[in-house]
Amino acid sequence: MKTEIRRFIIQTLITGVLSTISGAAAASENLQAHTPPPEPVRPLPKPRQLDWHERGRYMFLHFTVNTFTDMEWGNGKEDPQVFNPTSLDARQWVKTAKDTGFEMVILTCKHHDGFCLWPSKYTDHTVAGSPWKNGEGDVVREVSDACREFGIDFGVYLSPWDRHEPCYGDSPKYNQFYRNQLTELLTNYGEISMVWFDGACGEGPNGKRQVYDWDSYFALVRKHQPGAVIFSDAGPGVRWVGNEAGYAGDPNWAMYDIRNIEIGGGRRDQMTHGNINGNKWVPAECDVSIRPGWFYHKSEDDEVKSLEKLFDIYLNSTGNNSCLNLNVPPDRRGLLHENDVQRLREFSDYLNTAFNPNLLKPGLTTETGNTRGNEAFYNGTRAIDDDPMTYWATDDGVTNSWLTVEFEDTKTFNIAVLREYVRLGQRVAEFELQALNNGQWETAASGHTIGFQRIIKCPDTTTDKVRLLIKNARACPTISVFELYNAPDIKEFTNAE
Ligand code: FUL
Repeated sequence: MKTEIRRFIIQTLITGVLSTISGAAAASENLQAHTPPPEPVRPLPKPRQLDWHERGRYMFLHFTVNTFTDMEWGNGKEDPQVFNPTSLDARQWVKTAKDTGFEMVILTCKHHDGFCLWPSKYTDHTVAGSPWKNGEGDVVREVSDACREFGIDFGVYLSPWDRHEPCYGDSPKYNQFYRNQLTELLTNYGEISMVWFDGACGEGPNGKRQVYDWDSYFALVRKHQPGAVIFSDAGPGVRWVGNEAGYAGDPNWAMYDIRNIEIGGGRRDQMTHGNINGNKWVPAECDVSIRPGWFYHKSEDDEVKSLEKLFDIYLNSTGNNSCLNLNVPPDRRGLLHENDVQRLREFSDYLNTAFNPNLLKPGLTTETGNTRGNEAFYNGTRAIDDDPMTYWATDDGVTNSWLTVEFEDTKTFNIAVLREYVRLGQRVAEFELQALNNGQWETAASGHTIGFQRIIKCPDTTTDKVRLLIKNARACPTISVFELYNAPDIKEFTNAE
């Protein structure tokens, strides 16, 4: 069971719903608070959404008949005989993901062409009609088994748009067909952690546009996989960020106004930035491919994104209150290509090097402009104590304040990691990171939202004292993580490889 869901159940059982919110911080240390924690600012994340935030980055696997026909969108008329990977190894996909820091893989079990990577009993347009393993294979089974073996989560993509299925466009009939296929995936492959719904929609052979019954699809997920987070361009669990480049906006609120929004027809600006007045917690996912296309094309073997580009995407996705869903398409052999694997290793090595060591060690001297109730329980040390369950908070109504940390000697940094204690809601609307230079505070970096996690880059900055300035917030800020790093120059790092 996932951490947040387990924590939620235990806390609810022992102390009741109210202290689920207030007791989290107290549990991690002996400090006692006399002043109550800040009132939650709604909407709040659900435990399965917190688990999703924690993942940070996961891997999309686009694989189907398109891999063999060199297409991005199949037309549904492909002969299943074209699907013939020579040495498919799902363990290589999942092990690569795990080894390079990805916490989940999401497989395109069926893309728009309608070809199923598992032997669905509701159509013959599946792997069962292919020469691969003499029609006895099941790619979904192999990937889900590999996820259990290597200890990462498994998610499914099942395209509602189906260009093969004859009943597509006959809305009630196709909705039942789709629910049948979804049920197969939700009930035969163990725990599913994410269900990724693509909003693409078209006309069926009858010339009619298919009307998807989203509510009934989502109800099936809730019934069979209560821990799974549901993605569509408008949630309800996670929303699309509004582009396929891998970049969330600033601000990027996890809140989203789902009133009057149709799936497949959301407003791009709200997807990219969220909505400070949104009524639901629906954080953005950044999906992007490591290559120009979503599917493997030999002609793109030399167009794998550079390490610089991937790191920039990382800062703007995982580092911007979002998660990165990086697509790495298996090739015609049924393997992740050497060039992609090499880049993933470099990416993971760079992240491990860049985020180590944290210069804001627990025990450094902190000061704040305001501390909630003037109590140690909420003071500045709580942001640098290596425990994301404790936080610096101000008194109610104080939405503009600061936190300083003094180094023991002079340090150079170029990256800051910040987190809010979002179990009480996302609050910060504007912040600045400053360094003391000859008695003057100078700006190193600035931004709008922080949310679950903000990773912000700045020029190399040398100082013996830093200040986090919260300039504006929806309610008193709760800062649970403040870290600084001195990352190596990425170009030199690549050359050193
Ligand atoms: C889009 C699809 O049309 C693309 O082929 C790809 O699967 C992408 C992730 O979503 O809607």
